[in-house]
Amino acid sequence: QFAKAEDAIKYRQSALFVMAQHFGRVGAMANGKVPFDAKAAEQNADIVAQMAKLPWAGFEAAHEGGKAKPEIWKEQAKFKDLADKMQAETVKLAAAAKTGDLDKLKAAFGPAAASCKACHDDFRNR
Ligand code: ASC
Repeated sequence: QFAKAEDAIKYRQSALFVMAQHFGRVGAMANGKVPFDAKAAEQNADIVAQMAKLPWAGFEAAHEGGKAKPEIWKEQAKFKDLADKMQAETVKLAAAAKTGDLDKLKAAFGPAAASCKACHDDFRNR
């Protein structure tokens, strides 16, 4: 899919960056840092769930670089499992946001954030 390693790296970093921006907007509401706006939460969480599908194409070939640890390409089953888990959690977050219930959003946000962190802990350099 990518002609050059640098394109794959830029692609996955860009997808994750955009996802993080929108995840942060949902998190600010879930954590009470900004007032809850149900429509904004739903829109941002939908973008998160959509963006969550994208980074993986940038990891398909063993294009090392950025903060990616080489273990990604040595422990592919584990990496895929964490990637799948994160995507599932973002779908749950979007569903929670759709209810318009802040308590449900709060309940879904923690596990979603934990699913980001789980992969970073094992596969991202600091
Ligand atoms: C974010 C972001 C992450 C995750 C992670 C959750 O907003 O950019 O990488 O949440 O910090 O623990």
